[in-house]
Amino acid sequence: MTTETPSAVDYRPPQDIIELTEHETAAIVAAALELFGRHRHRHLHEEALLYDVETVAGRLPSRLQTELRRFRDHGNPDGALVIDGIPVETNVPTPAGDGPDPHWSLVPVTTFAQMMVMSVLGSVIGYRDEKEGRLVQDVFPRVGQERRQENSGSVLLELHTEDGFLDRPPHYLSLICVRGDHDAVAATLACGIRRVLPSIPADVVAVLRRDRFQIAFSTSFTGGREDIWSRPLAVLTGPIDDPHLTVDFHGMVGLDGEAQNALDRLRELFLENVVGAVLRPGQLMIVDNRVAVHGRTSFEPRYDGTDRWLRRCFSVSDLRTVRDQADHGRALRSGGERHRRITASRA
Ligand SMILES: O=C(O)CCC(=O)C(=O)O
Ligand SMILES: [Fe+2]
Repeated sequence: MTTETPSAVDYRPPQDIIELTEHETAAIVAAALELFGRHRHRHLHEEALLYDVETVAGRLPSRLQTELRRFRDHGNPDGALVIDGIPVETNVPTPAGDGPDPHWSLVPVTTFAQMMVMSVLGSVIGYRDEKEGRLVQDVFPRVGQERRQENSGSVLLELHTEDGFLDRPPHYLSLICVRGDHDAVAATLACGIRRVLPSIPADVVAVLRRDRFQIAFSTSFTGGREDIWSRPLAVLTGPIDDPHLTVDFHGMVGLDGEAQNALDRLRELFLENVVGAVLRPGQLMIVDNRVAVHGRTSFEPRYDGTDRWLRRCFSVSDLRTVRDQADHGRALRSGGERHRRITASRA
């Protein structure tokens, strides 16, 4: 695993930013409140609620729907799209750094707005073994977890594709900002493999295409255990000129010296090409998780009720391709049990 982390990351702004008008934002508020009116007592996993979200998502501004579908079908070089002007509740304190995750109904407009956006891209899912399978998860700094390579930490969060250790990682993830950090320095980072592929030497690509890498399960899935590993896997798979990507520059190891060198080279190239945005309230970043890494620069939490607060939501393009993993509702099994005995050692 990479232990050195650069203290600062040079990033450029993302290329694709959609700015919603006040009128468009107001239309999303109305749609979200209508959903809240009908489903305020429901669990987010209930099908009646989820299908209603998909139906009402048809009333998102048509310009936004078109851009989302374009991103869904074609992606972009950054592997990320920012939407500015999604409505969020701004008067709710950030969850306490030593307390429980809040109930979704604390921020219903934020919840339904994000779920509608994700429903245009696919079907919203969660994972049974992470954060109780929640379909929308709260991302805020946690007391005592500052140095963890998790979204509850506040040191630099290394570039990664989400949940690459799972059999069925999400296809898209979104992060919506309810509140930024005090110093406005925490930048959400992203970079698509398309940006770096032309710069990767052919012999390095060949190594990255072999099953010579393993990723440790994130501790958010394992109740703190750090010794559960994925099976050996390749970083690059699929089409030669537009590959899929599975990588984690904290949790992944190369299983031999050549593989580790290839991983280190790839990390340098991503850092040279990365885009980033210090998200402000109402800004939502979507990451194309099959082809792009994301991460976050460091920041200082204060634990005063006004810390940085993002909310995260996943979707997959086709629910039928993951149905074999469904546990209850839209919470997928992680397969961690099968991996308990797989070990890895650093090259
Ligand atoms: O906090 C951020 O901006 C990114 C966190 C992250 O990587 C995640 O929640 O998956
Ligand atoms: Fe992440």
